[in-house]
Amino acid sequence: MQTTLVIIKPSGVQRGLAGEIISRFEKKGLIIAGAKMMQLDEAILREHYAHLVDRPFFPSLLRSMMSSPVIVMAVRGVDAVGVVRAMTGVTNSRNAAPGTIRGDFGMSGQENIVHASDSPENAAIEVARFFKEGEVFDYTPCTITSIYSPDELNA
Ligand code: FUP
Repeated sequence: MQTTLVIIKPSGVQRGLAGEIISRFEKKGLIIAGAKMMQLDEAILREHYAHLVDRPFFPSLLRSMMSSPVIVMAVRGVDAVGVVRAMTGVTNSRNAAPGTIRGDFGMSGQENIVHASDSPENAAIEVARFFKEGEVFDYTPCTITSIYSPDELNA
């Protein structure tokens, strides 16, 4: 199984969408392996968005991401990185497909409700960036055999 990082951004927290977003992942059959509220600071955001620090919108992105607490989640499942990215939708919410989180709830490229890791390598780095040792739990929901076939679980 993969574990991926999801951040419910200030735009999602402020608009009262946290419950809806968590519920979508739960209903899909993904496991919430870790969850907590955090106030992000510039240091962690410079690391997290290192690929964007030289872009003109970076100061605005920083302000947006620090404008309220966020909720970070470690979300687990078979192929969880790709599944969660597909549920999230493309970066600009106006272009995101209906049925995705950004497509259903957003109108902005920057205020786009959620972050989701874009590769298994980045997911491992990002979960370790936002969660301390012991904050991500390894448990098996009692519904697991209704979510996956034995083959899928053992792959
Ligand atoms: P994503 O993987 O979809 O979160 O997209 P990126 O890593 O490319 O961008 C990270 C965040 O930067 C986006 F969620 C919002 C912000 N951004 C802007 O504000 N303007 C842009 O033109 C592109 C990204």
